[in-house]
Amino acid sequence: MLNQELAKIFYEIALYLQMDEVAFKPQAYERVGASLENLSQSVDSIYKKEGLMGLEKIPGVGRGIAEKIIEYLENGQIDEHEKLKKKIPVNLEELSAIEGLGPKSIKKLYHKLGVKNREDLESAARKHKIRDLEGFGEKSEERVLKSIEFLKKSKGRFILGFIMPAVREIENQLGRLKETKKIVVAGSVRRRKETIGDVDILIVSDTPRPLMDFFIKMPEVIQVWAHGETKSSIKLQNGLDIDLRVVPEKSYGAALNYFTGSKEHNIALREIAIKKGYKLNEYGLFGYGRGRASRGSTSQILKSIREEVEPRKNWRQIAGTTEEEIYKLLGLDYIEPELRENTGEIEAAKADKLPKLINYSNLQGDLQIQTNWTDGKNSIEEMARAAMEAGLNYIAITDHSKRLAMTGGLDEKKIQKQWQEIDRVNKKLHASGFKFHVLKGSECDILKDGSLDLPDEILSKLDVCGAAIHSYFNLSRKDQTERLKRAMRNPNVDIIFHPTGRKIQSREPYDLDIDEIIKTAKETNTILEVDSYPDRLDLKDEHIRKCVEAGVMLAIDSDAHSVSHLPYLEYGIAQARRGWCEKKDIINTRPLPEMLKLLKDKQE
Ligand code: DGT
Ligand code: CA
Ligand code: CA
Ligand code: ZN
Repeated sequence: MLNQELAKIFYEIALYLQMDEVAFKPQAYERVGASLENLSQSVDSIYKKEGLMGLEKIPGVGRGIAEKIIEYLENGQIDEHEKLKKKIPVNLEELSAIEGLGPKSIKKLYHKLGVKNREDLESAARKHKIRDLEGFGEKSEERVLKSIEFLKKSKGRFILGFIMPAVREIENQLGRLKETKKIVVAGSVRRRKETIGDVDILIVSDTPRPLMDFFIKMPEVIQVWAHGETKSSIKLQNGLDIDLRVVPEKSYGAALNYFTGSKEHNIALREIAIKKGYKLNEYGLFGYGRGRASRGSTSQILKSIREEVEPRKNWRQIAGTTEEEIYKLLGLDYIEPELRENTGEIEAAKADKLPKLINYSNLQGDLQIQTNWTDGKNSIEEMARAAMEAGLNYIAITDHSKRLAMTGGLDEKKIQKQWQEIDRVNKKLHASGFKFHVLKGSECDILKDGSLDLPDEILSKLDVCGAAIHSYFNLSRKDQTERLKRAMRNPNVDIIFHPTGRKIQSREPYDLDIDEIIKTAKETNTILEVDSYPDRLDLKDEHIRKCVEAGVMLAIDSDAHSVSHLPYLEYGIAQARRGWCEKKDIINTRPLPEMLKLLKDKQE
């Protein structure tokens, strides 16, 4: 916690210094902020053990900053930070999260309009006071309002891939207890939604009490919302709410089904149960009267539901130990959790028409990887070895192109030099007996008019030519669609990376006619990417379903900028499953030669 608090302060100092256009120092503070966030040891314990010298070993920390850290440890604040805050007393955390609002705009809004926080900003924008400020305009006023709306909508939800390590940690702690017979995380986590509101954990046990006591006393707990015999609810330090329920073995399937949801899926299942003369709830699937599959009349069932009683007397449990038997007795094929949104899966299950979803172990390669040739952290060889360890057979190195100067994007010369390094790495790996292969690729920038940042003679020599938009997010729908279509029509472009450009909870997608894009992808045999990076996940589930229906092939890539990002592929696969993808719909489930053949099958 301490490291995060300090990181936040250093980021704020950086922003304040940027308001005054101080050179270099802001970047230094940002660097320190980032390295504090990634530190595994608390600065407090480093200081206790090794003093000032210890702090200076943290990347980016020199004498001056080390002294500031000590100041904070001793006084709970940093003098420079306090002084800067006094000069411009605004809520920087709130304001800097607004898309398009940089430090200089924040300063101006404070001086001219007295805007101190998001509420002030919204009211100024609604009163149309912002559009008349120098350097702003009607467009930026609209953008401010849009961004505020967006942030309001996403408040309180967590991005699945970022919070999952914390969820699994809790699952492991509870799973290790001797009272736990079975444990599973249900709810939106099990359905692999992009974001989750809270975590719903289900445990099978005959002795709930010690489990409940352990749960509410875990060191990460900062709030106990409820503490019952079989049901408790807490908040963790990181803000995450967790519900825990303990059920007996015989209700496990029914409880799992109920708490996995979605609510809409549950309601639809319950209606089917009623029509069949059964009753379905979190305790089980019940028939009326004697005999295993006996049924009740609709009025009997409705009466018992109205009374909200636990099944009594004449209702007998006919299923509920497993989810599978519930679906079976309802006349449905088993429905995977990722599909349970009541968007057609129940009808498909009835008609035996559910897709055979791509598996979490089906990927053979990863077609979008950045390295330290641009804004990635690791070398080509490090990425290759990490991918190999993750069980992949090939990766494409796709560093940025020259227009993205801040990433050190590669120009014609530099990319050809990179090819030599890729050849070297391949040779070395093959000499050690590995079958793994590193492909030459690019994340080539799509310019404003839809042309590409590297010449065709370079692009045509790439194994994997990805193209992506990184600028002019605000073009009209027509222009943006035309821009992307033009890029797809380039015969050298194999894949469109992160096709919608959204960032979950921070940036809306650019305005695109997605149906047009899918149509053009089909016509030109261009692959569209499911980007696995947890806050990207373009395409959305509904887009993916459209691609599958149209026969547009997809790639699932990590967009890794470090070896630690490779596990994100799991979330891309989850997204593809939520979009009803089968293995055959994903190009990088194929062995290398077959993948390359499909990739180069471009139509103009
Ligand atoms: P979240 O937490 O907002 O990301 O979404 P969920 O789906 O995890 O929702 P949550 O935590 O409120 O409830 C967990 C599951 O419990 C939900 O997916 C379905 C079930 N459930 C909750 N409330 C109701 C309800 O009123 N009716 C029915 N049929 N099921 C419910
Ligand atoms: Ca939940
Ligand atoms: Ca819940
Ligand atoms: Zn990109």
